[in-house]
Amino acid sequence: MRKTVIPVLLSALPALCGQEQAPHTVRAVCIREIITDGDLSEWEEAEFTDVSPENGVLDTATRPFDSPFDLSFSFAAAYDSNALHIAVRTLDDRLCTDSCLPDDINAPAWDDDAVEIFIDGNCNGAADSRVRAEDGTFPELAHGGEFSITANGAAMSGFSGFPKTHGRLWHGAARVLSGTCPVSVSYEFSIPWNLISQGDSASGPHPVGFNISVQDDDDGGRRDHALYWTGNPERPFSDESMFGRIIPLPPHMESAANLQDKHADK
Ligand SMILES: [Ca+2]
Ligand SMILES: [Ca+2]
Ligand SMILES: [Ca+2]
Ligand SMILES: [Ca+2]
Repeated sequence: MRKTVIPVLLSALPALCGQEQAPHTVRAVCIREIITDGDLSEWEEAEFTDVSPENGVLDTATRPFDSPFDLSFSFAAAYDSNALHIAVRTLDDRLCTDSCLPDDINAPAWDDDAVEIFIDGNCNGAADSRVRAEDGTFPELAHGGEFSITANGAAMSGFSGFPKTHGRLWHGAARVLSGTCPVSVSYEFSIPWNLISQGDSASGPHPVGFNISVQDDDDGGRRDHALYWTGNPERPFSDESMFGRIIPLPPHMESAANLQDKHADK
């Protein structure tokens, strides 16, 4: 697979991201021409991180599990000059999407099988990203926020700086690989850097605070489980101080396999 090297603006890193290594950090590789369709064939060389109830964080409302196939996922990050990309594979026991219509871009994704990603674009580790300002806006969400896709392709970005913009400003897709136990679904997200960086398209790829969850409904109605990569179990979606980090790999830190690819391209 061909790769494109894109300069990473290390000199412009927010202090928190650049100088402190979060306990949970994933490295984003540069991959050109990712198609956001739920097919993860472009992601062969990305580093996937496995998350389970044993090493992740269950929110405080999660019910006891009743199946050995509940609940786990793996995810990876990649980037190009335009966007941050996230790939996810989930493992579950029952597929439920009764609460969201496939074409809805303002769907209650948390009530179905879904993946939610959370971006702290200015990497300031805010204690609560959902504090409302006097003018009614959410200042922290201007730097990213929450973007969700359900297993049937519905979307939600109402808790980001860009509500109801799926398919227009950002993209996500799901693909059901197995609809019967063990259920497996793959997801892709593409979040443009100019959303994360408040419209500054010149800022390019940079480290961000990040969290990710799988929401799990197994019997219709409301969700049963929520498994997060990391975070504050009380508010893993809004306490940015306990988010992990995504660090775009600078060109000189690209993997040996990546360098081999570029050598072979000459
Ligand atoms: Ca794809
Ligand atoms: Ca389940
Ligand atoms: Ca489920
Ligand atoms: Ca549901």
